[in-house]
Amino acid sequence: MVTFGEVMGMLVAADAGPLADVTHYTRSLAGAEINVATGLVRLGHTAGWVGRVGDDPLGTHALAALRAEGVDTGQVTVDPEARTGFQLKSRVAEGDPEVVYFRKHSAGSRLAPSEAADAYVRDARHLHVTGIPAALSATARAFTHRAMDAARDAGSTVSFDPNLRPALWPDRAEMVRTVDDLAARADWVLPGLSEGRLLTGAREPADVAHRYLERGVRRVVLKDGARGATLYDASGGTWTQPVFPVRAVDTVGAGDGFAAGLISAHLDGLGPQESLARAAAVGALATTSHGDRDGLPTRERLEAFLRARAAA
Ligand code: KDG
Repeated sequence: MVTFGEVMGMLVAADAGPLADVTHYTRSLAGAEINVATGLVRLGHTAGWVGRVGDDPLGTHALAALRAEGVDTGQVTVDPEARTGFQLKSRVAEGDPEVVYFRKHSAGSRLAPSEAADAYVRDARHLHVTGIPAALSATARAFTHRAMDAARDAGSTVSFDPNLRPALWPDRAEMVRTVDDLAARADWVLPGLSEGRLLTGAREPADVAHRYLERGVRRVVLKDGARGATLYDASGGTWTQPVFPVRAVDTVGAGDGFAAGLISAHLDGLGPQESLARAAAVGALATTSHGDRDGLPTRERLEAFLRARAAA
């Protein structure tokens, strides 16, 4: 599996409270796409991430951490002209933390198409794309289009998670237009229900899904937080999956875990119901720790979790 985007340093507050008052932070990494790549590698698949980091301590750390994890970084560029972006994340007992970006003109935003990246994408069985790189710069947006074209030419499957980040877009209309166009070019679209509603203008979940199925998408999976997820297939089939109850301490990264589980299931040849269960399990486990990636399970942990839930 191949994916691409921006990796950021992430400073997670050690104590609860407003970020302006926090004195101690723990260094970690953020980036939806590196979370997905990490999830795949932990489940035993081969995954590569394409992006740029600065020639600075956060970039050096990001590269070392991804390599230590086993993510292929052969197409990562160390950019001497720009810094690695970072973000601060608050600590909350439950629910969504406060996140503040320091990423404008970052090395990651300077991602640009290349023949080498096209060839790398063509070699993969699956390409995972999010709506974030398209928000970062014109060149990162061009990279997104080229990567999707390359995967299509190679006959690989393409998943797309909108990952809407309004703070990164000049205006909401441009965000909706651009991300919706990209989504319609993928084989699978994996929006949160509220994202799907915003992108399509439809209200009912089935209508959101059909807007993409009518445009040639083969599978739409709508994630509805604690209410679970529904998979709509172009053949007309619908499958639902409730969430696995866990003690969630940080919901950031749940969607990335869900995507990793779904892609893993596809690479293993599982059917829709088992795929949804794997996606939901990895998504749930991702919420059980404060870092975006820390809760992503190994295959052994995933299987033990699913066995325990089946026995319960
Ligand atoms: O999905 C988790 C991401 O929100 C986080 O890691 C940061 O990818 C991120 C971004 O670019 O906003």
